[in-house]
Amino acid sequence: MTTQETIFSKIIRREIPAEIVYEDNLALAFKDVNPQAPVHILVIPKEPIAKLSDAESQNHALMGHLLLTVKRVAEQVGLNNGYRVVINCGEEGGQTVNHLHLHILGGRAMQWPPG
Ligand code: D5M
Repeated sequence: MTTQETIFSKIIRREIPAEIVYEDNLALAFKDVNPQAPVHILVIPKEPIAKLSDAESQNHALMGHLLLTVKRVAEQVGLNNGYRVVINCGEEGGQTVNHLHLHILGGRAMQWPPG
């Protein structure tokens, strides 16, 4: 299932501004507008998959690519002491934008469990 138009589609098309830190043919990474840590970056697929639970077997390679993009971006921005990766999925998961995104949070020690 693909998503409806979201604000992230507009960022991909450069229709609204974002602080883009990485891009390739499959993925885009940009700074979260409401950062929850000193470093807070979102990695999204260009393909508009609404949420993780909508990903299908045909998205296998893309899912791996997104995780490796997280690793690459974390290295690029100097998160050498670790970081957290979060995917909020659906309403109870706390997802507010219906375009799959991986949060990279870093620059401070993280707490567990998350709220
Ligand atoms: O996270 C959605 C995240 O998306 C949330 O941390 C704010 C961020 N956001 C929303 N609009 C923008 C724009 N325009 N630029 C950058 N970041 C944005 P969720 O997991 O869905 O709760």
